[in-house]
Amino acid sequence: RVDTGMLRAAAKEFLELFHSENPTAGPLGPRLAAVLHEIDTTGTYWHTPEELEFGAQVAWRNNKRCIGRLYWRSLQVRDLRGVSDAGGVAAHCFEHLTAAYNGGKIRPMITVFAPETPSRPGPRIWNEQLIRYAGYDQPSGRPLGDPRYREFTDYLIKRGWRPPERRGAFDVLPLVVETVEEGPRLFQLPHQVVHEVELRHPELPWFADLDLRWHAVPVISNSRLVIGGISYPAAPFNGWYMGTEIGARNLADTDRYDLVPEVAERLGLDTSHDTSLWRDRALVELNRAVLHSFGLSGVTVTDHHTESRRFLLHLEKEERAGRTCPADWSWIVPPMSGSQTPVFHRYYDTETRTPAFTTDPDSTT
Ligand code: HEM
Ligand code: NRG
Repeated sequence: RVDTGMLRAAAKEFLELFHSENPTAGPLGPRLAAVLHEIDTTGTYWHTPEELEFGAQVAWRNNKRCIGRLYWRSLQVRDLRGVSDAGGVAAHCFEHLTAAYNGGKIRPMITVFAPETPSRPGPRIWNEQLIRYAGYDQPSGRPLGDPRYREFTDYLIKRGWRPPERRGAFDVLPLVVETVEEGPRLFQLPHQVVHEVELRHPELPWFADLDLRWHAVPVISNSRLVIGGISYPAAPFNGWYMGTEIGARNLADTDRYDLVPEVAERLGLDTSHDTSLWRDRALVELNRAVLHSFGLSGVTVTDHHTESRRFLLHLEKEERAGRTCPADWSWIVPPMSGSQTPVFHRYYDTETRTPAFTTDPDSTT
């Protein structure tokens, strides 16, 4: 017999929150009694679609690292709790990519697959995001692609994934979906669901020769969604990109694409002294190229100044609603020009809340 005490307490806490913020959902009492009875007889319980939707939205609202939370109420929830086989999970992930991309006008969205139950663990997606690029070691010592996924790429090759004939810097990795019955299974992403933006600079024609690109939609797929003690291990979600995530981190970090020195060389900057601030100047041009190219392609993106202002607006709205908004300064402050954004100049509440997105210790990267 499993100990259901923790689950009962978590369910009660969540249902109280749900009913206090959703007065039209009816009284708490009968629903709570039904859920506690369900837990006593089955060891688990099933959220109503309304509870699931609200729970996912609040998991976003509670995430201390996310600057984009102003829109938490607009999160679209795809209820696919009936899907637990690897092929079904992969197919619905591909549909998620198309629905979220929405012709460039990106929609914040989450797809929730089968929960963990006492009789059966839920399906799991191993990839950190639905779209990620392979990383390869090369004889020259200079890595090709995204070094962050070198180990994962090696694993996939051992499991039978065949990289393209001519390996490139932006080879999309296959999806790995694990279920108890089938073990881990690989699925190649159909090219129609992978939308990418080719990077150009608004003034520097040579920038196009760098042959850079990035995918349009970030869909985080290795986070667990926990609502009222129920755990959904596969619940991929997306919003849109803030330009700095790509321009100041993915393409710029020395252990990622490490492109700052090359951009600086092409700009003709003096890279022999730190004091010329060549890194800072090159970083700005790289980030201008990201925002310009997404804009030109009609793909939703925001800059860190706008998103910082919106975040503080969100904070005010939360306080007006009688809530505090927990935030982690080290994640909220953008990775460039921090002090030029208003989020830099203050501190935040830092308590952890549920519902929540959590990451298992054994996830990829
Ligand atoms: C983290 C922006 C939507 C959940 C972040 C980060 C940024 C960001 C800049 C920090 C990422 C990093 O430094 O690597 C945005 C924007 C959105 C958006 C502009 C546009 C709508 C969402 C949605 C969800 C979400 C829809 C979930 C439903 C999270 C979570 C993290 C995060 C869980 C932490 C990721 C981690 O721990 O690695 N977001 N976000 N965000 N966001 Fe958002
Ligand atoms: N920095 C990561 C993505 C992390 C989450 N960012 C978002 N989330 N914008 C990267 O791929 O660069 N979101 O749900 O929109």
